[in-house]
Amino acid sequence: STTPVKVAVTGAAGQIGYSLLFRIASGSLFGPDTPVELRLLEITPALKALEGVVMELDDCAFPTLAGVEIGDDPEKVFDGVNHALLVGARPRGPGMERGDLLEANGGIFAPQGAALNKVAADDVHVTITGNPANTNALIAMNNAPDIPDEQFSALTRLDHNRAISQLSSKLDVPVTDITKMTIWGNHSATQYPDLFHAEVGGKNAAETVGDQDWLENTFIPTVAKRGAAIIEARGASSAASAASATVDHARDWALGSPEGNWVSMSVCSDGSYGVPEGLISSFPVTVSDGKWEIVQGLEIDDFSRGRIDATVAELAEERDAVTKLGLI
Ligand code: NAX
Repeated sequence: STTPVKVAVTGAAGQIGYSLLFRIASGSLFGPDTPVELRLLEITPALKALEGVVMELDDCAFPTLAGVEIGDDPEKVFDGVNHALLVGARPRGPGMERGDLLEANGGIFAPQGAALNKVAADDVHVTITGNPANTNALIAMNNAPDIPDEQFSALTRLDHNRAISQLSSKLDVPVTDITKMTIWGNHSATQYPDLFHAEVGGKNAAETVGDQDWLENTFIPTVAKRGAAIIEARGASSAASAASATVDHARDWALGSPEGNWVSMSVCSDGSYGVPEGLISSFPVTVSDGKWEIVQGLEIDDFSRGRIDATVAELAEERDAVTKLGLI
């Protein structure tokens, strides 16, 4: 039989974990023929709750689930992992300044990066979902000097999927008609969902919409503030959709992006599109053989330039802040 793929998930007893683990275990990530072994990391007080989740995983009798290990020590849990989905993070508490938030998360992502560096498989693909995702990824990457930078990424796939969904309902077309969506920059309110390079049934999306006012004043803010709208409606943050996007992201990174299309991933910039080298910023990427490549040669008009520059400036500020804190 095939050797199981080892997948680590952190924050496994949390909301996103409660959806994500079952998707991975049931074969949504690597398909029905690839067994997976789950490695679940939690903080010590959450281990009991996590044991309950593992009881439920057992009770599903998933044919693709080859084993589950849990623990609170990243060096044990990450041992030999091929994929690491870093979901657990410190949320912003009352009265917490942005600097405090970055520092608290640095205390999580610096040691996790170092542990991956020490014990993960050479081919490990690291995906950061926990917020602030891009800067947490930057911290993990910079604390893992022996893992190539290309093996780190942050999740902007949820924003990408939200953008597809909003455009699909505006034009009353199936989501499968929409290709080449791009989220640029940071997974935050400054992100730039780009319709100028997206296509609907092979035609330019911005031209098909033909309504710059909707694009600027409805589409972009609706996508960027969707997380807040869900909290307002549900009384809790998006979890199942975030888990689904994490699966989409990790699957496409492992198995490749669809022919004739691209996906949005936050990856280490090589300077493309004027994004400073070394920032973890969202780009349009294609993937094959487990390696992403930034789509080149897209023309960026003044409107898009301004939006990209603004969200990238925020990433640069976050990088300066964590540099000052000695986290990278
Ligand atoms: P929960 O608070 O339900 O779960 C987080 C879990 O992480 C908790 O069980 C906690 O014990 C655990 N944890 C904390 N520190 C840890 C550590 N050092 N090691 C291991 N586990 C640790 O949050 P949930 O709703 O699951 O969200 C998780 C993260 O995803 C949050 O940071 C959230 O902001 C972020 N999100 C990111 C999204 C994205 O698109 N990138 C969208 C959804 C979500 O908002």
